[in-house]
Amino acid sequence: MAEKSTDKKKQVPASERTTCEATRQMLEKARRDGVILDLDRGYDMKPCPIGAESACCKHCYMGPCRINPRDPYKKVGVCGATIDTISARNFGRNVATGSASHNDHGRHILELFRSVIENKTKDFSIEDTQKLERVATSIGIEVEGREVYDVAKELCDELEKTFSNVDGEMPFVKRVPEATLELWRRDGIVPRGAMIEVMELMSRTHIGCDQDYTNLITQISRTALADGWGGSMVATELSDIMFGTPSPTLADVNMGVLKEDHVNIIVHGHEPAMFEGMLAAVQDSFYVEEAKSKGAKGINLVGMCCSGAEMMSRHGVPHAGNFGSTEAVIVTGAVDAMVVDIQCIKQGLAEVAKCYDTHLITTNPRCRIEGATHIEFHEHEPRTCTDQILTKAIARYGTRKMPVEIPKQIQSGVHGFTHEYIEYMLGGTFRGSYSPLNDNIINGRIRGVAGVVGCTNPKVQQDSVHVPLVRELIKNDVLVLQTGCSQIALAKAGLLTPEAAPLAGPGLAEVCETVGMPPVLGLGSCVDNTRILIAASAMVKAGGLGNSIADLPAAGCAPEWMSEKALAIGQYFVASGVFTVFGVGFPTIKETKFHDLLFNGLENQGYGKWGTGKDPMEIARMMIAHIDKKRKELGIDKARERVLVDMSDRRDIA
Ligand code: NFS
Repeated sequence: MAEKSTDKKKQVPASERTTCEATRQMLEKARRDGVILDLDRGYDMKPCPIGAESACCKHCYMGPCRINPRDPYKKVGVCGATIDTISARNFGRNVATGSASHNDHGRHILELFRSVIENKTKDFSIEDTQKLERVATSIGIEVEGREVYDVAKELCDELEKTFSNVDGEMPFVKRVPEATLELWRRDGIVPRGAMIEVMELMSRTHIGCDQDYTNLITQISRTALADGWGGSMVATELSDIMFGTPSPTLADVNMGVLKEDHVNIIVHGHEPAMFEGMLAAVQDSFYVEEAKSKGAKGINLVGMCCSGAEMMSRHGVPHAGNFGSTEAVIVTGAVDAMVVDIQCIKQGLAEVAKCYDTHLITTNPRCRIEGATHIEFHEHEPRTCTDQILTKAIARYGTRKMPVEIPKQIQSGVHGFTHEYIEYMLGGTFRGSYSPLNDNIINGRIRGVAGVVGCTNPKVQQDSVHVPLVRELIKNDVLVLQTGCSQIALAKAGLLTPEAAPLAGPGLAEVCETVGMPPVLGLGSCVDNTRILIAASAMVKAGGLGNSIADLPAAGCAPEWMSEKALAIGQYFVASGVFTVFGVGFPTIKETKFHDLLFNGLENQGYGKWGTGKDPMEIARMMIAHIDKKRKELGIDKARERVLVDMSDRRDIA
């Protein structure tokens, strides 16, 4: 084995690292095998306390400067930068990176869309023409009496501006409720194009440039909005157009989706094209026969993380687990190939894959990993890549050396909700509308709406905040919308089924039972958070719940976040008007002016605000209190005859 075991004396029981039984089983096996996983590395790592508070500046070489705002001699950096400037710059650069990641993804999807329209890519097509028309209409493109490819061409040219505009306003801000957009215009934060926003934020955070945190926040918000209403939204909408808009689909989640007697291929990453290519390739009878000739019963394609969530939503492809399980799943010995593209792919996978004789295959020129095999994926000839992957995976099955141990956990649930489907489901077949949802909020059956999203983080016992938080929210009649790794955590816990309705409070349960929907709606990957933005806009436009997104009885949370993308998402929700709570911790110092701006000041200016907490019950209370505050401001607090469910009621429901 390539890695030595961690110090056994220091090891905590595997069950303290994760609440996911399958992952616990694999962590224990890894320890027995002498292989160190991220879940243990996270425990062993003692993060730098100065870095954790973002009180370190390394943007020039006069330092790095370690700031302690409580110590008069360490109050400012060598250049005189204050803690507020330093925290704002660090936070800004996090947001710039997160926004750049989503925009890079979105721009790539746009390139694929263009090559489909120009007929340079023949393996993909326009799958959903209705969606094409809806998206085009939403940004003012005429569709009546026009050819599909004509509309698509104009949409493509228009959406290109999301990235390349240097002035004006991004196309999708046309979807923003008027009062919210007016606020952005007042403060000069309507995003122009993603490239210029990221460039300007990077330039303004250079040594000796923008040194007023109140001015920096405007560009930080603008860059974040260029993600949510820009690249991420382009990625979601064009993916729906090319690969099909999801609708509720039954799918299995957790490591039990692996099959000992099949060739197992896991795909994980973020861009759907390669995964779509794999899905087509595994159905090729030639490879199925090849697999059979090696003694396998077939080929089993499963997903993980965000592209896994996307493929599960669109096609019901089984899902093996979230970010906290990507190394652990390889320990099963059953993974013949793990195929990755971009983002959230741990370098540690290479070492674990080596230990278990699994092929780790990178496919994207923007993400290669030392020690992995690189087989580049090109959209215009997907089979060149996918066929090589299949050949390797089948050969590995035929010569499996590692003992196979697959955890039994498997949970079926309904995935693939969208803002369109919510409209249809609650509004009826003939005239989809958000009014019934608003009515149920106004009459108090549904207390409010929460988005619970984001990563897992080895600093926190895996899934231990996601699951109880969501359970507490639904118990209190809060409808929960989910994406990404959080959705997978709740799917594993069995809450993405209509049968989970009794776990909800009486009002929400009644709505769920009437409509036949789960109290927790899974919307897909992290870029699909934009489905939540569009749903929020639709709620404002349907009427009765105020004029801007900030008026809605709604809140968001990333309880186990870890990535810069999560910070960009959080900031675009805050700038759009949503109270957003982050678990784990937050990279600011509480007593500073910049922290106060994020956690209070922005709300006073008409935006949402940040919150932070570690305990799921504490986070739930914060979110529910905010929802109740908004209900009061809307004058609909009296309509809700039910009070907050207390501890004894909770026990009754549980
Ligand atoms: Ni989003 Fe975090 Fe990654 Fe997806 Fe999972 S870790 S910010 S949820 S896979 S992007």
